[in-house]
Amino acid sequence: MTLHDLGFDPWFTAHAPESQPEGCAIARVCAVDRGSYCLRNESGEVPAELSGKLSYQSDRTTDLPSVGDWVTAQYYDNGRAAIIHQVFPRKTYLRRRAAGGTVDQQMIAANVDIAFIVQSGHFDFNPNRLERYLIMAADGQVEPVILLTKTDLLTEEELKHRLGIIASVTTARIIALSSVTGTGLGELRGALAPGKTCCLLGSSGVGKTTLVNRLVGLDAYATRTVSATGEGTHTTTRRQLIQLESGAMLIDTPGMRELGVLGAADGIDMGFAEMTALATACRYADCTHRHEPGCAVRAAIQRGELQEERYANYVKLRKESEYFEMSSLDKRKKDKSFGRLVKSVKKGMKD
Ligand SMILES: Nc1nc2c(ncn2[C@@H]2O[C@H](COP(=O)(O)OP(=O)(O)OP(=O)(O)O)[C@@H](O)[C@H]2O)c(=O)[nH]1
Ligand SMILES: [Mg+2]
Ligand SMILES: [Zn+2]
Repeated sequence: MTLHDLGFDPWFTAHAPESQPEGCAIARVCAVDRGSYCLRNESGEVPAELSGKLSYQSDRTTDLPSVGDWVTAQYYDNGRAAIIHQVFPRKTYLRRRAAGGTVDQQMIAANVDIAFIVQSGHFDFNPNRLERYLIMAADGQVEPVILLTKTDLLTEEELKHRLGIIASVTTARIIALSSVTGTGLGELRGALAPGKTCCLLGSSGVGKTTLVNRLVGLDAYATRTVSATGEGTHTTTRRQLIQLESGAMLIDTPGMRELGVLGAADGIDMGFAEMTALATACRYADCTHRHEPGCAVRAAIQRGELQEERYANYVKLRKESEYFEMSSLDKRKKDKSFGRLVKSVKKGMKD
């Protein structure tokens, strides 16, 4: 196994940290579990910790190593353990707003070539959520591929309908598959090129880990039956990079409950390319397409050339993103005035 087999390429050589501590070697992060890390190098996997300096210097959690990151590490105990000293710049990344109402970003994975956006054709199917994942991928320069899973639970008609909806949202490649019957798995294997890193994204219970097991050829990773309503509890709890026999690498992730795309304005514009193209014809360059005169986007809706629903989702995502980009002071002001509004409305209802 060479670093090249693990995905190292000339881009990383060109962007390597300027001076590397003596006795350090390059390795890739293959798993993160709270404070402990697992590295993969030419000879295998090694547990690792952060150097004191690295954990001190990282002001944001996104500065810390994530699955898929390239790092420089120093080995000890005959190569059986390591200390991570530096993180290489990221060629691409997948990140989201951290859970729990904060505005912090959270890394999902780094240096990913393909984001497999997984939706189950059964209960999970949701074009708006799909758009959010597409924005997340565009924001981190990752190529998206849509996987529509559990097609064995759909009639031919339902499948066709779902595929049509997905195609109206994105021009990304779509692979419809079933881990039960095996349909579509050949096509998926074809997309897993040697040296490429792919990451599975999607809600809990859509069948991400089941797919990994099918590709690996054994039940190496835990899966769990979802309840009839489709409400899943998380089965996969940590992110890890799995080496496939084909030479590709696959990152399995725990399902995401809330998916914030905050602070991803560029990603939103790429995800809604037709909107961006129309917007160049708006009278004002900074048109928000909400109430300005001479707005080409709203005109297109009136002519029936742009779906009202898609436009509404675009506006919603833009608002979310703008909120994120406000300073925390502005945010507090906004929240406060909103809080006052809610209070006065409640009061009015009582009166
Ligand atoms: N009918 C059918 N069921 C499937 C298919 N793929 C997965 N399942 C079932 O869906 C359930 C959830 O699958 P998982 O692979 O654990 O889902 P996951 O996306 O990894 O979920 P988290 O780890 O919680 O994010 C399991 O009971 C699987 O057997 C499929 O193609 N068809
Ligand atoms: Mg899983
Ligand atoms: Zn406009």
